[in-house]
Amino acid sequence: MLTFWFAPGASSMATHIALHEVGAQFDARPVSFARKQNKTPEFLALNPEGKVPTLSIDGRVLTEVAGTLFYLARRFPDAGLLPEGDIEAEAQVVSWMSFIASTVHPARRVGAARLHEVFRIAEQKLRGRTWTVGDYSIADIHLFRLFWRWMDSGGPEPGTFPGLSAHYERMMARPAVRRVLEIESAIGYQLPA
Ligand SMILES: N[C@@H](CCC(=O)N[C@@H](CS)C(=O)NCC(=O)O)C(=O)O
Repeated sequence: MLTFWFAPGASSMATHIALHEVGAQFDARPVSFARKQNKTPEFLALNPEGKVPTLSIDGRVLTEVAGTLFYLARRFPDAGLLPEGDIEAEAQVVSWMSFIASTVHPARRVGAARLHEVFRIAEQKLRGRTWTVGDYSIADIHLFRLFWRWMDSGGPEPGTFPGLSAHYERMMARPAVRRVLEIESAIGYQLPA
């Protein structure tokens, strides 16, 4: 049994997309930051960091976007969200997700110049590729959420990041992405940092 705590528009959107991509059955639990539902004793007992995504697998808690994406890709291999039987490609997916979590995600709080700088790096890494690593993977979902966040709050000047913009459009065309955006926007984005 999978139980998924998420806040509309937050980092948990990546996990939410993956849950839809793999076709998993799950119990969705929206968390309101405005009402501080992520700071209640009940929620902090689940995730002491008070953050989303938080996923429970038969009562065992898994946190962090990269961890939850990796779990879903491995648990539902038919969805093809991880390169199979290719250690180096799999390591590239982990490398992208580490870069996204440790370099891209914190940039927003630093400011606009840093945000441009990290997305310039992402643009360079993506150059000439349709997806981050070979076929579509969890790294693309992770990257998309961060770029979507920027686009949703105005985004870069059109034409600044052609590779990332094309990647964004490909992601926006995916039924799982459209469905999650529909669900989360109906609840109301909270747009945290
Ligand atoms: N390193 C975490 C970051 C998750 C994260 O920052 N979540 C934010 C929303 S985007 C959150 O839950 N913030 C609530 C808070 O800090 O109070 C991951 O990759 O999952």
